[in-house]
Amino acid sequence: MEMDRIKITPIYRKLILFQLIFPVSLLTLGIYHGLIQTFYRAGWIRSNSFLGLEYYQGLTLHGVINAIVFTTFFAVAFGNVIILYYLKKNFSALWSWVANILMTLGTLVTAGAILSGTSSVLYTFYPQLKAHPTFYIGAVLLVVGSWIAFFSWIPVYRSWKKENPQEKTPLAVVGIFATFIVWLSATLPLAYEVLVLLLPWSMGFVSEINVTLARTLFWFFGHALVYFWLLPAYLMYYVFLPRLAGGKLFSDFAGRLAFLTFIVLSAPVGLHHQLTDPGIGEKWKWLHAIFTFGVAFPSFLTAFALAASLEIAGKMRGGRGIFHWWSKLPYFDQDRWLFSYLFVGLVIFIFGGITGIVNASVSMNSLVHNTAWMPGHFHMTVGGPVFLAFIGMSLFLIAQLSGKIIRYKKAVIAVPYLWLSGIVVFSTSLSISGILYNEPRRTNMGLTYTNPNSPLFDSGWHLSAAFTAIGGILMTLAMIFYFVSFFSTLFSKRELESELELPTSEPFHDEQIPFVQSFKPYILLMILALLIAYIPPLLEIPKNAPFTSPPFNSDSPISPKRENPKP
Ligand code: HAS
Repeated sequence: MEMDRIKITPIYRKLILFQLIFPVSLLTLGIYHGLIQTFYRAGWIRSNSFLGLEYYQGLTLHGVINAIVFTTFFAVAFGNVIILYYLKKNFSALWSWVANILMTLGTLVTAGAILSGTSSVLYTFYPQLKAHPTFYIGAVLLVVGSWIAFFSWIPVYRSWKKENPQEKTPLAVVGIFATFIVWLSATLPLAYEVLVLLLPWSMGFVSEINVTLARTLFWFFGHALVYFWLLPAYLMYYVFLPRLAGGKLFSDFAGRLAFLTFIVLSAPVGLHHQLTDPGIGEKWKWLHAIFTFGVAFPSFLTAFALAASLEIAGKMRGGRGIFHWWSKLPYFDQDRWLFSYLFVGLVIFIFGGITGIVNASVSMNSLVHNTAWMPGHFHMTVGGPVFLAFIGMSLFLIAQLSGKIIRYKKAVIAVPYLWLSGIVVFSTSLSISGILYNEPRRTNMGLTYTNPNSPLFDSGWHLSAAFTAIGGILMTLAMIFYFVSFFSTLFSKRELESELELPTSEPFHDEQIPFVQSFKPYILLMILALLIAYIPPLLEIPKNAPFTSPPFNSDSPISPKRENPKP
């Protein structure tokens, strides 16, 4: 199949370039604070702050920039690219710029709140931790902007469907719509949490907040959020990876089924983050745990479909037998450098998936919840396949859209392998120490457990935390290579036509199966699953957990109401 090469009109080109360059520039800050976190953990920094930023302030910046801002901007930019490339139709330029301005403004407002030191509430912003109102307002603007971008694609898709009633929707378009349907369903409860509970509390209109309710609404959003991160990476795996590997996608049906299943099952699983929370009935926790095993299904399907696609590629490139074909894949091919980003992400995700299944298993969850195991898990998911796919595609797109030749190709290819080596050391040490020694997450251990001068010093944690920092250094080194190449490419002279050509795979099996050709039944099933999974526990909370709480105060961590009266 010939690949299309298309020109993108300047108004969209500038928009997409901005949406890629702005978050990658912020990522320099996010990555730096990741490294500093590992230094606190290892006890190499033994204070409350470093270079003017306090521990929780840095952790908030790290989580918000890397996990919320970078991912949301990338998903919108990538969605714009997918619609223009596969539907060959323009969406409203005006509305997409409005969306972009809102998202940028929201990011700057939230970043300002964090940098001012008033909003060190981490990316989950659980109450009792209270942020400055501008933190929440910025987050709302970012989300509303992303909604507007999504809404601008819908009429374009409808008109494409009208003009092409017999054609299957391109798989990439199914993938990006699945991503944003999940996002919309996830961000509605978030909007309720922020606008109805957090903002009035933060602005002083009410003095107390129901913590259980706020946490439940957050996780209603929070786990669907992780699939909002994952699905653009899956899109690249299904649509680009087989082609980059030199082969074909094993099954077009598998890709469609995976994306549509994620629409149904991404959100009714949030209580698996609250298995240890009081005030929520056991049966609802079990229901969410069962749904969680359901949402692992499309990933198992993906593992099978992609392994088969890689085998097809290996064999088309002259490989034989059961294992020999592995040696034929283009692991270090400079012309197909993007392959290495996607492939390494897959390898990491095997372990991200296994640790996720452990988390979801109710009894095992009590061993790993809130331990260092958890950052071990999510750096092998969002910090593995998602991150590598997003940074790889960002570089791929800025080079094509700005007509530049990618600089330092050898460094570019080294990035995913160096990142892999860092993740192996980082996540293994966190996981082992979390599960065997209960090393905690989100803790400034440099003040306590890894500080030999503290009575709380623990030598077991000291060693594993040092390994975590070594992993952090390797990951940072990978990102230095990446930033050097990214910005050198960006600031180099333009040498090519700015055109877009996406490496689109042909299907090996192009099944014509009607029940994966429409979004509607899956959206209805999603609504049904959400009603069953969330209405009863939300109705129970006011009965089971009617308590409200004032904001956390570090000078007096005990609620004023509950302090013992002075004698
Ligand atoms: Fe998770 C906590 C369960 C997937 C992210 N997760 C988190 C948190 C984050 C996160 C950020 O049930 C922490 C939140 C916080 O701050 O508290 N997670 C799961 C399960 C899955 C899962 C069952 N998580 C993800 C993904 C994420 C992500 C994806 C980001 C993108 N997670 C949990 C639970 C918790 C949790 C609990 C809460 C725990 C607690 O107590 O706090 C599943 O979706 C995973 C399914 C994946 C697979 C793997 C398929 C493998 C593939 C690769 C194939 C490789 C090939 C290459 C073909 C079944 C597709 C072959 C090559 C060779 C060389 C062999």
